[in-house]
Order: sequence, then C-alpha cells, then structure tokens
Amino acid sequence: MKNKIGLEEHFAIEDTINDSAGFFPDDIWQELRGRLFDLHDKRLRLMDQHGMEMMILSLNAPAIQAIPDAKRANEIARKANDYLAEQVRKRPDRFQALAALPMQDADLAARELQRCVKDLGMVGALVNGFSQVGDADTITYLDEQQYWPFWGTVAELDVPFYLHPRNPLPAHSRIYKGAEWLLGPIWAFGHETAVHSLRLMGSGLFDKYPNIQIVIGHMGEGLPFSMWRVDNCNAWVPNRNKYPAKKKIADYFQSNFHITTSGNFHTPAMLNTMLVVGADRILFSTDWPFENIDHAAIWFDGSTISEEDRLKIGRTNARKLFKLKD
Ligand code: GRE
Ligand code: ZN
Repeated sequence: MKNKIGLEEHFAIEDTINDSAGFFPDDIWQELRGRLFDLHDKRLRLMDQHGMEMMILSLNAPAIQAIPDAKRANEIARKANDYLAEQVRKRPDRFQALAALPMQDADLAARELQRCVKDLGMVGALVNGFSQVGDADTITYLDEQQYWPFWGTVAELDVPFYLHPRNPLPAHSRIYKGAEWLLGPIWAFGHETAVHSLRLMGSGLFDKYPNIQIVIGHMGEGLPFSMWRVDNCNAWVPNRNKYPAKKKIADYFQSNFHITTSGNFHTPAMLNTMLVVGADRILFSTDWPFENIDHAAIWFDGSTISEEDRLKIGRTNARKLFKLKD
C-alpha cells in the first residue's frame, strides 16, 4: 500500500538517547543509536521504499517521564519539542510531531502542550507511562486527581494522547526477578501500559471528558483479547470491584481509545482487535527504530483484510484522528 502514515515512530536527542540503551546487545545498539538520531536520511529512504508517506514523530522512552525534577523535565521537554518542530518544518509533507510533556507538574505539562499545539503546530502528545516525581522512587499515574485539569486542556485542544510503554521501576518488578528476559517490549512494557490504560478507563475521566482519545500501541497491549473478561469476570457475583466510572470498561475502550499496529505485526491479533474496537480505531505504525519499517510494511500490505480496511488503517484513520491537512 502506498502513502501509509505511522504514529509510533521515535527519535532522540543527546539528553535522552541513553534511555534507549540497555534493551539491545551492543552491536545492535550502535545501529539503533544512529537510527534514533537520523531523521532525513536513512529513515526517509526506508519510508520511500516501503510506502510510508508520513511519520508522526515522538521522543524515545522513558525520557522526560524519568526526570524527577519538574523544572529540569520541563527544560528537556521544551528542548526536544523545539528541535522536533524545527525538523518537521523542513519536511512537513513527511513528518508531523507529538509533544513530549513534563508530567511531573500537571500545570507545566498543560502549558507545554498548549505551546506545542498552538505555537509549534504539533498534532498531539506522547507520554511514556507513569512519571517519576521529586525523587526516583516516587511515581504518578495519569488517572490521579492532580492530572484532571491537565486532561481538561487535552479535551479543549482536542488532540490525541499516545500512552507509550516504559518498564516498571526495579522496586516494582519482583515478578520479573530471575526472569529479566521478560522486561521491556517482550512483556513488561505491555503489562505496565495495559494496567495504566485500565486505570484511566475506570477512573471516570472519560465521563467528564468524553472526547479525549488515548492511543496505545502494540495492537492494544493485550487489552483487546482481555476486554470481555474485564467486564464479565465472575458475572454471577454482584457488586464487586467497583470503580468510579459510570459505564462498562469496554465502552470506554471502544469510545476513547485508538490502537496502533506498532511492533505487533500479526494478523490474528489485528483481526481480534478489529472485532473488538472496529477498523475505524486501528492505525498502522511501525515502532521505528526499535522495529523495522520493512517488517511492518510488508506484513501490513499483505495482511488478509479488505482493501477498504487497509486504506483506513494504513492512512485515512490517522488523517482524521490528527486532522492532517493536505
Ligand atoms: C519503544 O519505545 O517502543 C521501545 C523501547 C525500547 C525497546 C523496544 C521498544 O523504548 O519497542
Ligand atoms: Zn515505541
């Protein structure tokens, strides 16, 4: 398929590059490091080769979310956002941008989002899971009360918010001790992000701001497969595990979430996701540079879905969601 758009596509700056080391052997890391810094060279060549018109770019992980000092987090976020906006200005036909945000301070985050959308022309935000705040061991999740005014700004600006994975802190990773191979994108990323998404769905946030759209990657971080059970678990037991939100969890999943194919190039998973949320809420992405553009594109272009759905997932859903102009 020609003219695909991807929206989980990363870059890095000097201040954040080392956050992506450690997930890969040294020789692969050398390649990845180059890919993260590169925007206009190999990246564009591969996009051309594999029918990708556009990448909606975002900073690597966990980056800003792992800078406990709010002032410093704000400084690095602004630096990354200014750099990204400058790069997008060179090729607005091929690149658009998601803002990095200092969630250590909800007010600063709201102001930076306003600046990125209104002054820099960004089309949304991408945040890497929980944030470390004040010290490295104190963390916040985005359903917590201090973030509700921030979500008001997201709703008012009407821009999508990508909830991207990060690893749980070592202190919260006992389950992975002795089985460290499960950390990162293999399993821990998805688990962490799925629970964070469920927290948002159950919090009542989407009752207050019904137009907010959260985007999650990796074909929904396991949630499409598990969504029925979340709402129907032990259906014969009344009044248990109550949450503040008004509706069934699946209602929010189907109304307030979009899902990308990043790093999960598997047709059965995509078909399941189509059955749960519909083809209008699924969007092509690669997860470059951590996954390969050719793996994503060759799989997607040949996947057994209708051409109508391929066009939606590959392109038109993204144009609509991010209000991309011609
Ligand atoms: C990602 O951001 O998507 C990512 C990492 C590290 C390893 C793999 C991966 O940050 O997909
Ligand atoms: Zn990613």
